Amino acid sequence: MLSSLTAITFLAGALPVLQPTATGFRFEDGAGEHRLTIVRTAKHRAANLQVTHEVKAPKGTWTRVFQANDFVPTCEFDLTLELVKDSVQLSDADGDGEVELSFAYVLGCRSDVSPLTLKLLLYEGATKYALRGTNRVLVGQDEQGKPQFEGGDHQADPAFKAAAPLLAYAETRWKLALEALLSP
Ligand SMILES: [Ca+2]
Repeated sequence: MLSSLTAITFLAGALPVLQPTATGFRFEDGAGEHRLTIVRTAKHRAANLQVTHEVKAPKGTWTRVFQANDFVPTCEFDLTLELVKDSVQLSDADGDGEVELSFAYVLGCRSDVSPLTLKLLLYEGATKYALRGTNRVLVGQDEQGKPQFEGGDHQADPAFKAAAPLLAYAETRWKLALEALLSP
């Protein structure tokens, strides 16, 4: 069950700083200490990605805020399942004083250079919002030498319908993820 601890609050204008750790990230705010644990496992040509957010009040115990899981089943070709570089972010895009945690990752099993599945998840507390689509890949050039791309489209969760500022922010992060994946 969710407790009041899952509400991440902070003073206006003072977004907590996300600090990298050996297993993910941490930050502190009025609710206490937060940790984001990122675990990628692979075996038998399959892979799993698990992202867990927990919070601990002073003198309290660790309480889970959310856990995201995704996987690529047995893949005989090239398996991809990885976080997009620099995609883990804290924000308060809707300005309600409760931070959002977001990250993007690509996954797929392919034998060519076609687009991969790209997902961007944004959590405000335990509430999840997702953009799902594909990354943008360079597939060649036309007769004038102009680069030709495939992919990059996305669809937004219905959850975003009542959260326009979060959708606008997520779409900005989506574009940055596309750029990060396109650059070598
Ligand atoms: Ca917020």
